[in-house]
Amino acid sequence: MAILEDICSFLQKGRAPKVKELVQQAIDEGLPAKDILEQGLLSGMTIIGEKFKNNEVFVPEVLIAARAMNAGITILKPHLVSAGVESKGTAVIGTVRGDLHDIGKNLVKMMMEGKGITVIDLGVDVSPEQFYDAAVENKAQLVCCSALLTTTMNEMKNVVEIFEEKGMRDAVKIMIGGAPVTESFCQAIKADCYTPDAASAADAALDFCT
Ligand code: B1M
Repeated sequence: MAILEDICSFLQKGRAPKVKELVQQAIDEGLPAKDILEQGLLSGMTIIGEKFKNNEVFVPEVLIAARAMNAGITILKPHLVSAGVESKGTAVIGTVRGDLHDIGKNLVKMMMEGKGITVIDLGVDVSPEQFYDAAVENKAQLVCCSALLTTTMNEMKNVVEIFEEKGMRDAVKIMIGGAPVTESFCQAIKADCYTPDAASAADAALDFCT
């Protein structure tokens, strides 16, 4: 579809207003929100990621592409999720200490909210202590950790450990995800659940919360 290619292309150029306009147009034309997300927004971000890896673009370009992605997601959000009326449980979510990537985490949050789960978003660069304090304060059933860097994914182990140290490990489930994270890593650090994408994270969260 030409419009999805245009979204992909303008996202790479970081043209947030144009991306917003095209996402709205695609919705108005009746294109499925999932296609707009995957074939428009995410495919543009994947190309930027490859170029970043090959030193063809640099941090500023990636940042403005990320802003354009977030702008598009804002328009798409009501069409991706159907708001739950009554809270089905509480989850705390954040990107782990040292890590500033939040696009995937925001998608996971959005999909969980769409399932009717109350999500406390701690943002990025979240320490194990912050995860712990927020979970206790909000009586959360689930703690969700996102990491995009091989250097920061090990922070997830520290999150599991702080709940163990404080005698709260049985009171919460810990879910982990993000591009470098795997099922075997999840088992190695004794987290409860790894999910590869936002939709499966939301499904798993619902199982844990209800
Ligand atoms: Co960064 N970066 N970055 N970056 N960046 C990556 C991750 C990288 C793979 C690029 C590359 O080299 N190809 C690479 C990591 C290499 C590695 O560790 N193996 C990298 C690097 C090296 C860096 C810096 C170190 C670069 C530098 O400064 N030299 C630096 C680190 C800063 C820091 O965090 N301390 C850095 C900085 C940045 C920006 C700030 C410029 C920007 C982030 C902006 C932002 O997030 N607001 C950025 C971006 C945008 C990327 C890429 C291009 C895109 C990431 C993204 O948003 N993808 C990325 C390359 C790539 O992934 N292709 C890259 C789209 C998003 C929807 O996917 O987050 O994977 P993702 O989320 C998915 C799933 O993983 C899953 O669901 C989501 C969708 O379904 N998921 C979960 C995510 N969290 C989950 C949690 C769950 C379950 C599922 O349960 C709790």
